[in-house]
Amino acid sequence: MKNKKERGLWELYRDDPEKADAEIWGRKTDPLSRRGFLKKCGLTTLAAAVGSTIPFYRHMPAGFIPAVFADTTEEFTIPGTNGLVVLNDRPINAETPPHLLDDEFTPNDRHFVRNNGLLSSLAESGDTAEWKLKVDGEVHQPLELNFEQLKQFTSYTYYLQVECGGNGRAGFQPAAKGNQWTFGAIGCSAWTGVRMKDVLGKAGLKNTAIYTGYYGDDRHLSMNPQKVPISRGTPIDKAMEDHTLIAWAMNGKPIPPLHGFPVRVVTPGWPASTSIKWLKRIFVRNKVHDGPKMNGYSYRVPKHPVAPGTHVAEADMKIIESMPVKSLITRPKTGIKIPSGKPLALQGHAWAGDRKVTAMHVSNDFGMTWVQASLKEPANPFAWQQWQATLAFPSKGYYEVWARATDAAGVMQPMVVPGWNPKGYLNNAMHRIAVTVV
Ligand SMILES: Nc1nc2c(c(=O)[nH]1)N[C@H]1C(S)=C(S)[C@@H](COP(=O)(O)O)O[C@H]1N2
Ligand SMILES: [Mo]
Repeated sequence: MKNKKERGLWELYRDDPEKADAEIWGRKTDPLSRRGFLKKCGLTTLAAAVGSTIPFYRHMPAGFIPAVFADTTEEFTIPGTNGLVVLNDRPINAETPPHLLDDEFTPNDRHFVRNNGLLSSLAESGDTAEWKLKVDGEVHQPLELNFEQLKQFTSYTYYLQVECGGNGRAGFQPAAKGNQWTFGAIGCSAWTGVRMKDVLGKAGLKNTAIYTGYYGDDRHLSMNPQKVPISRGTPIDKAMEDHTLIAWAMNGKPIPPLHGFPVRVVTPGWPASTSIKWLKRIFVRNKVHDGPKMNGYSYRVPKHPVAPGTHVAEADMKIIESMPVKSLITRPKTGIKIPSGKPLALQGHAWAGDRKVTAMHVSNDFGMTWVQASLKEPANPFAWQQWQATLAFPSKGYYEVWARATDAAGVMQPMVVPGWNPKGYLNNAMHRIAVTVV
């Protein structure tokens, strides 16, 4: 077991993907069956199960699963990551438990990992000599830039939120297929690079340019060199935004192989699938880009709200743009026990895609009353914001702390899982933690 861990998942998968699957996931607890077990747990047995009385139990919504059960298991370590929970998919998908996202900005080894394919040898080599970026399509002057030439453009460093569109997918019922992300497919690191708009400006956009199509150097799981695992892009306006970067450094260091070495796009505030890693080509399109994972149900939600489980026609799906308002409680860790009579200090982050977060509230009585948290200004646009609050607990027993962010348009996080959709995107329900006063 120990040796396998140290060998690294991607090496295992590179050698023999099927064997790696069997070895790694054969013994793994199925997160869905774990959920099934919890569903059977009725409200009357909850107090016994949480090991405490529940002072505000009357406010608990029916069918509710206390956050104390929602912990995850940690089985594997991916080299270069620190405490991430590996999800049941291949190749590498791992999320960060909320309490390990407590740093003001996310260290490289605490940033979630979402790969659709296999790493390229370039990514693993640590060498930029072979790397090139092609810019073509609806441009006056197609470009081919090497690493040094790319770095000639003015560089900028911003703290940018990168969140997977499927973060929170595990909350949907009926369940959506795909990685069962809970809360941790989000990070906000310092990214250094050049502005996408400066590079596109150098190539000279034709007035037919309406969308970008980004291509990375990763390989398709089938190992078929003709197949591309993912190629997404954004409308030109988002690409031309000052904070959309072609980045080559993460927290002041070369981007780690898992996160896109040597160069990736960062499209902050939008589904991170538009932040293509191992970037090698920017194909400027005269129509909405049609690369793999742009069409069908990928990164799309119904144009109109639908009842859970509804079959939605492809024509009724639309591409996700800005991510919704959301927040995390990063301290304390869920499950904490505190002595009675002591107030509890809480902190975390809040973000809202293209918008700013303007208010943050916390509750320990299942949302009956709310306490306003202090909230910091973002370090720059598209950076998550830090919040802090203190809550008092009236008696011994089991409590939950819920956290709710409000964005500049007045939109708040919902308490329950919002807007069911076929692929389980955009779950921005409030994060909650279990607190027992003893
Ligand atoms: N080339 C390439 N870029 C990619 C992906 C990928 O599989 N290949 N995954 C995307 C998705 S779905 C997400 S959520 C983010 C994850 O970035 P991270 O692994 O650095 O957290 O990368 C995006 N960029
Ligand atoms: Mo993603």
